[in-house]
Amino acid sequence: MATPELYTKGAWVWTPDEEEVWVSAQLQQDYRPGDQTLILRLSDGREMHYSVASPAGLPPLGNPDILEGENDLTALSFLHEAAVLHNLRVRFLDYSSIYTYCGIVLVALNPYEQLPIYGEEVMDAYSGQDMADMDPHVFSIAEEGYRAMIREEKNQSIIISGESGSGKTVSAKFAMRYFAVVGGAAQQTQVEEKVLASSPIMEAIGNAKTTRNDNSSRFGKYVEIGFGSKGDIIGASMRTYLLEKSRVVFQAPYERNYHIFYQLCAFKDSPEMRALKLDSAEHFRYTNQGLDINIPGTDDAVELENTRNALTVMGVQPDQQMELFQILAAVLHLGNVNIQASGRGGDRCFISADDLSLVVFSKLMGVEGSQMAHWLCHQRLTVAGEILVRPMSAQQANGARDALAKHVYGQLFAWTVQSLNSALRAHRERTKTLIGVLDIYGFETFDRNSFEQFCINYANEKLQQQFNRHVFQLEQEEYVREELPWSRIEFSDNQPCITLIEGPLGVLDLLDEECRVPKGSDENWARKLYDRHLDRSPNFRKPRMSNSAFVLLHFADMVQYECLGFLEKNRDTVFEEPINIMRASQLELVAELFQQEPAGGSLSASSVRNGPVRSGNKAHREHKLTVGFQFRQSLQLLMDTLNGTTPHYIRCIKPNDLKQPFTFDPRRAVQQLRACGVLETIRISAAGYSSRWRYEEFFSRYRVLLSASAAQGDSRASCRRAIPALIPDPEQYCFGRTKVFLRAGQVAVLEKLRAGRLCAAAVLVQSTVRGWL
Ligand code: AD9
Ligand code: MG
Repeated sequence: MATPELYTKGAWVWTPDEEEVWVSAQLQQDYRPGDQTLILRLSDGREMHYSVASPAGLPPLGNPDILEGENDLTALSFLHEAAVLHNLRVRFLDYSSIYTYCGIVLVALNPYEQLPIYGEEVMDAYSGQDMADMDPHVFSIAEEGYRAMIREEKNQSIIISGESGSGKTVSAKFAMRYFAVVGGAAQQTQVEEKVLASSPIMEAIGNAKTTRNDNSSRFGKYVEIGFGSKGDIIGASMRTYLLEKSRVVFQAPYERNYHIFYQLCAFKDSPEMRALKLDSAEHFRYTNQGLDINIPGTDDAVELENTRNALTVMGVQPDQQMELFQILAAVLHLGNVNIQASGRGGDRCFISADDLSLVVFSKLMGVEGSQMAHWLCHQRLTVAGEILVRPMSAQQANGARDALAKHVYGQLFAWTVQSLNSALRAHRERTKTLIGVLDIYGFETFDRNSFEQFCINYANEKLQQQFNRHVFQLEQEEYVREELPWSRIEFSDNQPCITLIEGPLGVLDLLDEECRVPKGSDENWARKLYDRHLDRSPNFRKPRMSNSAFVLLHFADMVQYECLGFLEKNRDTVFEEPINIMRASQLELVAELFQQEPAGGSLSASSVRNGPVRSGNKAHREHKLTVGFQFRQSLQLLMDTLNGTTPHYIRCIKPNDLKQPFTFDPRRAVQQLRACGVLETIRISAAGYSSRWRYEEFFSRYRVLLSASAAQGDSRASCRRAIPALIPDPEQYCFGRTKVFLRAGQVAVLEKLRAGRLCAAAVLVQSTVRGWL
């Protein structure tokens, strides 16, 4: 909002900068309407000419000094990107404050350093306090949720987002710990202990080292903690979303497979693990592709102890734990099975009867080795009602073997989630209300983006919409409560992008259709996407140089997706015969894993409930719902759940890519502030009435500006009389029932008037006093 009268000589403004994003500069002369340029002096002494004719117009104004380091961004008088960035930086670097409010959102900067701010004494300090009176902290958000739950008897949720490595999982754990402490008895009881013990287990099997984060969550998680009528924890349950199964068989350079595999390998020499025939992780194809099997500062052997202790807390007995480890070891051996090409032109393949990896795998899984060897190299097909057995090429068989490994792991993951849920289950009658904690993978974009990134970004698009609508709705509700004349707040809804993805004939629909047609291919799918959406859907683009990629304009950024592999990942095909062999395993747990067949593979917790798949002689895929289809459904369910709660938001920011303690890269920070909706929240605030004052507060602050006649009567009447004279444009303010609403920048105008008036008064007093003397 342009307030030209504030652009006077000496005023501070922000100007764009390549490195710093924004740098502050001082105006060297008054601005007069019609001026084309401003002369600015930068803090290093350089002078520059700033063109006012640019589309941006006048540069954003600096905030008054008293607002420096303000703990709520929306309290800034000038709400814009430069102000937000500056304020966060000052708090982070000068005060080591990693948390800042942005209205109802908590912004959290990853310090990459252990801070002494999470102890029980700190929790005690936050317990029972009002959010407005507390310094921003993950505990203040948790306390706010807990109190609102008790006060309103309504379910709450803590929604944590941010890009990979920004601190979501750490925040989620602190929030859960807070609930365990405030909702617990004086001593930790078993329930709280179990709720906390679920984290290390899930991290062992669902987290991995990526180039972005040494402990990256490769699945989404929504944990609901159940409370009884006294606010005490009763139990919990967990839903998980789309585990990245491709990692089980493939890792990019400098990345790792799931932690649990390395934890087990670190125990290879322990007598109790002897039967698993483990070796160093360097010797398994499924754990050595990332080249570096170690994480600096992490001891996998110690981590296995942690995992085992947590399993014990959850009631998983040592012999059951060994069964789990046995299946995990089997997966590693499966990856080392050597499939050899044979036949003319290599159209067949075989596995040697004395392939040691196959022997160990079969033994560990309790299945017949020769059967397994046969069905890893052959495929059963039904053609015109007849059953045919067709040999596979070595390449196909390798694919089938990897698919089987992914499937076994996916089943094991789902089984674990289900077991944890039974251990955490609360008596339904005793559970009064819930608080859900959502820790989902953040928006991501790599050099090459595939189906996984597509799903992750789609999930973030849905969450962003939920957030926008909630913030928007709160704002509107306040206006209604205050009986303001209906005032429309413009905000950019991302519905078009969501429709493009999940709507009729959208990206997912066309993908599913292509998966159904015979001879469907990634290329055909790309063509169909172009035919349908190019020049029609504003969020869809085709890259100039490629016929097998598409670009989506997400709310956060533009992302190019490579079509290659989408069909296969969406189908998640596993051939039925190897599964049938597993189902007949002599080992109870293996047989159990495969009794309950997921309809689509990766959707773990929710998919386990889908019941067994009809058995038949065809490839497994024909009975299954696609991964995309199920993901869409599970996200819809998540949105329905979240919409039934009062949400509280934590936005995590990764301040640098080097994992350096207290280091702030403004370019990276601003990119995430744009992407995570913080700036959008600011925009919504700024588009409506960004400041609101109770009449009494306004009156007491600006009394000096009110003429004697205006200052009579109650404060509301006084304000109504006085403000039109102070702010000539009636668009800039509005009178509500209990508050006066002001648009962005108006507080700064009033502050300036007030300072002027006080200064004049002081001069008057001085001269009067001097006169007396
Ligand atoms: V991912 O999307 O799962 O790849 P997250 O979950 O956002 O990611 P995570 O919580 O795992 O990131 O944090 C990454 C690392 O940052 C942690 O392992 C810590 O080393 C570091 N971190 C994050 N938050 C804090 C904190 N509040 N204090 C200290 C932190 N260190
Ligand atoms: Mg995480």
